[in-house]
Amino acid sequence: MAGRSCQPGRVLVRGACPHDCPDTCAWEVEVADGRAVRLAGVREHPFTRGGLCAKVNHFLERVYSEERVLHPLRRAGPKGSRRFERVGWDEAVADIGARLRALVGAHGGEAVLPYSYMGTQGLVQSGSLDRRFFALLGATRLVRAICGATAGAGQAATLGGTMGMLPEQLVHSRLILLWGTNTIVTNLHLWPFVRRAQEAGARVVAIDPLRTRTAQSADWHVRPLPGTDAALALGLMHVIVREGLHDADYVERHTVGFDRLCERLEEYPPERVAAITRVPAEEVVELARAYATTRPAAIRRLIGMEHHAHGAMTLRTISCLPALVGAWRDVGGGLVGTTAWAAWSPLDAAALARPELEDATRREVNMVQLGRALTELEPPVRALVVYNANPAAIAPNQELVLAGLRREDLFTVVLEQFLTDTAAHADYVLPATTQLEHWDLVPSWGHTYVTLNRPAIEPLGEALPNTEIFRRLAQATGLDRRWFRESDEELVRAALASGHPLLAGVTYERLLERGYARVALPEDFRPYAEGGFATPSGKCELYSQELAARGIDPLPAFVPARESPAGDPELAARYPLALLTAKSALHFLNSSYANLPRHLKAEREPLLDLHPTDASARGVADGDLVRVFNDRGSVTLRARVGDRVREGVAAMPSGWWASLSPGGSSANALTSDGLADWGGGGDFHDTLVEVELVEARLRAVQETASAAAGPGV
Ligand SMILES: Nc1nc2c(c(=O)[nH]1)N[C@H]1C(S)=C(S)[C@@H](COP(=O)(O)OP(=O)(O)OC[C@H]3O[C@@H](n4cnc5c(=O)[nH]c(N)nc54)[C@H](O)[C@@H]3O)O[C@H]1N2
Ligand SMILES: Nc1nc2c(c(=O)[nH]1)N[C@H]1C(S)=C(S)[C@@H](COP(=O)(O)OP(=O)(O)OC[C@H]3O[C@@H](n4cnc5c(=O)[nH]c(N)nc54)[C@H](O)[C@@H]3O)O[C@H]1N2
Ligand SMILES: [Mo]
Repeated sequence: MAGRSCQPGRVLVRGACPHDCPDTCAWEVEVADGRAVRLAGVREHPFTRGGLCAKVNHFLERVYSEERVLHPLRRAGPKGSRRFERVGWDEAVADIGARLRALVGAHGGEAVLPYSYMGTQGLVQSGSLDRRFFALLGATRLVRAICGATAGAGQAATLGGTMGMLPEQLVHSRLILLWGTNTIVTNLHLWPFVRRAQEAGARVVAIDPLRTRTAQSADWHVRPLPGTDAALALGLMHVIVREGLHDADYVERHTVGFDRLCERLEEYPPERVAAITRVPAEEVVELARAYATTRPAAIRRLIGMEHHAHGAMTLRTISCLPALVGAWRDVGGGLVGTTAWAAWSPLDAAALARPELEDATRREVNMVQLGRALTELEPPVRALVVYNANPAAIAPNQELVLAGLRREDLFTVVLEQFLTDTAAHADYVLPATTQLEHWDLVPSWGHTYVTLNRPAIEPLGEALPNTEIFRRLAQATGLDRRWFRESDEELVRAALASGHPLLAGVTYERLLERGYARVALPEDFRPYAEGGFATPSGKCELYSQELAARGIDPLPAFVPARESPAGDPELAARYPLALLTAKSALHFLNSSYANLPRHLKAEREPLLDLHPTDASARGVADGDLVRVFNDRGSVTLRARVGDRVREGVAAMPSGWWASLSPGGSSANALTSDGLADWGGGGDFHDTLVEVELVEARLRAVQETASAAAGPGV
């Protein structure tokens, strides 16, 4: 816990925000008498620059919250009742070990299912001894693809990988398409780079069906219907090629399949694209011209667009655009998605997780479909171990997830900091430390710095790091101890020792000294200025032989989602509105913080955004209580009527816990739990719903108020 000293008796300890967010902020904690008294961003960090965010500014409240789980708990009531009794660690661990051993003995390892995601992004607490534990147990393998995998796979089909321009290079861009990403809410520390470009004359275009905070700050807001962006991109390409605005030299030297692409583009004249996307044909033409004639031109994408049935094809299609106009030639031109290729993949995750321990023939469960796995899978899952995730709130088709979690014959262990809706269904809740209390090494998918997290304080109560919990569980379950001996600090060092050239300056010593280090990439990095794509052909694949071999359309294409008005007119007749449940809650991080008083107060209540036309067709006015429903579930909340959504689209925030939502259920009660075309992600943004009026509260209130005030007011 050594750190630099400031005043006598006080120390400063550097660390990293652990959240699943592209920003991975470097922070510094001031500790006095063993208590963290101040937490602030590290000012000299070139990317995050000392700012935190509406959530993490209050991280100490999270750490010291009265709601922290600080002792092992055993269920003392029906599942979900939140009735628990305190037990000692030894007793809890011995019982869990015995029960897992018995289950594995009787039914085989696959009876056990781990469920974890990026509750912490630190490699040590999210992907080390835990992975070894389940591998040695022979557990069912979890496909952790709920975020990023589909977009990455789509992009890779065109570019060969996810390598792209660097986020800070956006300052050089003169046109920035923020395509399906809500930068101000989800990626705040990128916004200053966008602003600097904007101040220097760049045009910022938000492409999003919702009028997000980001769209409101953009110069131009293009509003396609959800799931139609591939058609929009094809329309842009159509105009670009028709008007001869493409970079013929770049296309000739660095792409394959241009002729076949041109045939495909004939199917996407602006008028047809307008009919599919509802973006006016003139706007398609104007955007195409702007994109092809402004240099440098950048596309920023993140995750919103991938959560569709054809998310991978959409990202594959959009990824063709920069090559078509030669945008990769410029610093500040190209496409920027995840930076994990730079500041994550070079770390030696395998040294931590030891994938070689895993039996690749064990069955797999996709985390998107947890509800199905717990209710339909044969032979059944009999034990579930959840950590770093809150599936009861964030997994789609929530009612099915909850039905699974309520199974009396399911033995559930949850490692948590808080009594989440998932933990509420546990047989045992084991108290986990926060980032202030454990070691970690935090990679990044939104910039190019690796950050070390040193513990600043001793664990509160009886909380333990995930690693230590798995060490103890491994012993109690009788697993080979050799794999659980390394300390967390040794695991950090192991992750850094890959020898990857990008980690040239990223040493343990440097991280101890400064807290963060940048990977070895030049500031004027241009990944594909001279081609060099990592595809089979070495070129940007406008036509993909590899996709063809997999039975997928080898050319960019638009395909309507199964659950969309065009995909299933019969379903759309019953449920005519497309529902988006994006991350619009500024004060939540997925479902984290959605139980803390300050954050709940700031978010007030979840609202359903409806367009005035859709609202009046249902007799709904602003502020009315409405029920949103489909065959999967229903959510009751207030409507906000206005132009935040376009006609035919409804929206509500994700992240809310059902147990703390006014109507007792939250966004994922409605969402589809299908899978995207490839890459393994979900299609929860392809969700159709209907809305009905429950109670016209505001009007009733207004009528009462005006009657009381009498005439003339
Ligand atoms: N405050 C806050 N920040 C966060 C998070 C959080 O929960 N809260 N979560 C973090 C995580 S895990 C992630 S993955 C990132 C995600 O970061 P983003 O990808 O920026 O966020 P999302 O809200 O998933 O989606 C972005 C936008 O995509 C839009 N969208 C949905 N479908 C479509 C479509 O078909 N076409 C187009 N053009 N747009 C579409 C949504 O309306 C939404 O506004 O944010 C991270 N940062
Ligand atoms: N409808 C809808 N659903 C979505 C999304 C959406 O946009 N709309 N977004 C999707 C996306 S992109 C993502 S990434 C997922 C996110 O889904 P999750 O990864 O489940 O994210 P959180 O809800 O933040 O839950 C993380 C949990 O980990 C716990 N935790 C944090 N640190 C630790 C630790 O060190 N140890 C242990 N044991 N626990 C810890 C936190 O307390 C928290 O309860 O949600 C997905 N679900
Ligand atoms: Mo995510």
